[in-house]
Amino acid sequence: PRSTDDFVYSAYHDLNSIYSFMDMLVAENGNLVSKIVIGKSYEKRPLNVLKFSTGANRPGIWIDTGIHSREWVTQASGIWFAKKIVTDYRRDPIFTDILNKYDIFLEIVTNPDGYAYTHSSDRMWRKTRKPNPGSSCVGVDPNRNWDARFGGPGSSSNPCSETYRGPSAHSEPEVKAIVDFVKSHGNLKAFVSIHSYYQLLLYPYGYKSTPAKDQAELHKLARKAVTKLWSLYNTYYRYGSIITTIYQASGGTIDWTYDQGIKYSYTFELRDTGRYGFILPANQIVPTAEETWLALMAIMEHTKNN
Ligand code: ING
Ligand code: ZN
Repeated sequence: PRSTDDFVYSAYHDLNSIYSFMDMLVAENGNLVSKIVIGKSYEKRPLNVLKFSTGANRPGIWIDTGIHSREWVTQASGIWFAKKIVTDYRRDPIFTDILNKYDIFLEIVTNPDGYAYTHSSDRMWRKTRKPNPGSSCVGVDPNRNWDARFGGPGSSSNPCSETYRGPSAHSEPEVKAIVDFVKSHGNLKAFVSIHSYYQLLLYPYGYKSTPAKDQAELHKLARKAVTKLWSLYNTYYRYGSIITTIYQASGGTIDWTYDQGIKYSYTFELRDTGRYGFILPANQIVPTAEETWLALMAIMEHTKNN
């Protein structure tokens, strides 16, 4: 494609195509979008974050997709969100008001080494690609690597496990880059980490069953967000805390961000519920992104109003 108008949003793309998409979007919308490199992956790929901003010193909203590389509908949705943001700014009054008050940070390929590997070698690869000394198994689960009861129940010490937590909290450069970004930014108000699949909207905690301090508000907002999502194509989402809705998991992203003080910390599990799972047909990318955007809008609007 020569521009982001020609880009095919209804197909899956490899890493190079996604990286060129980002550069095209920045080139076309220089006043609104910039690319920040927050670090490098283990295999030295840039960790690119798109920053959407209409003014200085704004609080921030973070969205990441693709921290688990095989969850392809998430990176594909992230691309669609990026285009939606530049399209709706100055056209949709509610979104315009959000972007006039908040910066949005979007990391589309949060695990680029894993994503490249899902194209070259193993479509079902989930983890990072860092070797584990003393083991022939590769990679760490980047959603068990955060300093949120790191090493606790619902994470594995076995390097061959899909939920291997790694040798220490933030051992993975892909995780550490976000940790450093969150701390140095210091004013993120919402943090949304997007996975697939299972059609869930989750909030903390995963590492303990004690309700989050803001549980009542997080629950009510989750209900509102999934109701909006449902209104488009009747896609049904369950919602609740991680531990009560799916399973106990320690070292997860949004438990760490919530404990850092980012109240609106959510994780989505996008389509579907298991018919296709990670191998979601490409003709579901755009509908998935569209309906998810309605839920993201509900979360961003509530963040702005609170
Ligand atoms: N599911 C998540 C996983 O890492 C999850 C569920 C979400 C756990 C948030 C902890 C925190 O197991 C997928 N599909 O990756
Ligand atoms: Zn995942």
